[in-house]
Amino acid sequence: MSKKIQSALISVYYKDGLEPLVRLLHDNGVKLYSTGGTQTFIESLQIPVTAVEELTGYPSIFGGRVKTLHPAVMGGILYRRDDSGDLEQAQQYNIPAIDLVIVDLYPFEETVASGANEADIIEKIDIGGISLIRATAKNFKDTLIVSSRSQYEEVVELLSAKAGATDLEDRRYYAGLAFAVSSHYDGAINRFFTADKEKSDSDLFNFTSLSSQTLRYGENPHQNATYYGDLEGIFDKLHGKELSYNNLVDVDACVNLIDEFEGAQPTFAIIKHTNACGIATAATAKEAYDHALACDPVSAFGGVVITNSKVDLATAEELNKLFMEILIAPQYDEEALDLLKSKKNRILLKRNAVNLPQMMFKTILNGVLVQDKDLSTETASQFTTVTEKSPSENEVTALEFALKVCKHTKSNTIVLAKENQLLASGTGQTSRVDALRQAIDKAKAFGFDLNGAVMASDAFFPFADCVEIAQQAGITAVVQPGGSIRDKDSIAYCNEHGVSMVTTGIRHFKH
Ligand code: 93A
Repeated sequence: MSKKIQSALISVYYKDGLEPLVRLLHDNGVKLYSTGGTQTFIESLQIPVTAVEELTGYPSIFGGRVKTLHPAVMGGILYRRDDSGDLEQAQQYNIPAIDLVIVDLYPFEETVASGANEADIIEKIDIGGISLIRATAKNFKDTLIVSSRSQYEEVVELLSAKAGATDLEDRRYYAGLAFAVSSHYDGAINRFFTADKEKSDSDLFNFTSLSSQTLRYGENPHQNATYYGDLEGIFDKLHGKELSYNNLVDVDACVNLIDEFEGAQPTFAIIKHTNACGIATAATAKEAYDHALACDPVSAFGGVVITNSKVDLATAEELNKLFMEILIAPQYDEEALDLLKSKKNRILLKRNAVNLPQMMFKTILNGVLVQDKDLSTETASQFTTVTEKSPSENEVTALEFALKVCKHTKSNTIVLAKENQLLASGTGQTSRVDALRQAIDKAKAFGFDLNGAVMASDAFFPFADCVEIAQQAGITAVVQPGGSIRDKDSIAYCNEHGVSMVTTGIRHFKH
């Protein structure tokens, strides 16, 4: 419905660009109300204006914190101009209608960016202005909201074309813009309060505002996909084709796994479909890579490889023999890089030190699941020995290693390791026994001797069957969260057969 504007409240921080709109309103006979600074500005144009204080009966108080927050103002905006009974109430309380509100909010983001102190930043959290915006937008059936300086020009055009009136669809459109302004404003305040570490987390919730990159396709060629985030911040792409959706998923798995080995000796991991099919730590990068590859050279074909150490020429010569999709390293020797670049499509990434979000989310049903990342890593000091026998020093090293890998492997999983080398894992099985059998079969198939190997389990053993099968295969030490009502059965079996077991109290499901 077309409505002629008869009254307006103008409260703007920056006054520039406002003049043509004020003149137009004045020429159309609109009664103007405004707050202190804006009033002075309008008066300087020789245009009559009523102080909002006349409406409220209060001066601007508490250093300007309360200027427009008053029923006479909010009521004049919000009351329904229909037969709801609001009209009578407005008359009863002597509340005049306000048909148009023009606001330019306190410049919160600008103040933060200027490096101002916290007290000054807090003062720039606009309360009255944002309330005016929300109230006017809510009552768009009757009122028009101009919520940003960037809208003045088009509103002048609109009101000129419609002789100072607006249609319902105009008012609804500006109401939509207003809520975008208020949500952006509150988002900036939220980011200020959750600065630094959590900043990247809150950005995730607003992911469409992140930079984006259209991917060739999604998990499969018939699925469209986009990456939202700053890939260039995390990696320098030194060589190769564009990263695909599945590449990115594997790269993420790689990064999470290798971060468990930050500051450790050189470590190499090879990932396929988000699980490690090889990982080892050793005295040199080349040795670590050789051990990682030995774990399962069949799966390694076409994998994504990551290391926590510089790639030197000796290691690059070995790496160059493998067909791999991607190699990620913090540094490369120049000759190593030259050699690795010889394969056209191989993607070479240099990992930069960037804080990653500490939360993760995925869509399910008609909503989104949000959770903290699994950042708990249990080492020897958190192990409780529950068997008569304690693990040897070598076994403790292997248990710590196996547990780190286990945490990053799809559930249900069993990980078998010896010292600092993965022997095999069972991944994503529907029973723990199946995961263990898969791991044992794989380890044997690739020629590993399981005598003296250790086993890590992502969750507790519901029955004694797993330790039984493991012990019969040669495994001598076990780490698991513990907490099953039948723990004692597994422990009793270990005690009878000289196997040591430690518990951590922390489960690591990964789905
Ligand atoms: O401090 S406030 O949150 N309290 C209020 O009641 C209030 N009303 C309007 N800030 C308030 N405003 C803001 O004042 C407007 O959003 C605008 O940015 C500014 C205009 O003040 P002046 O007209 O005095 O320059």
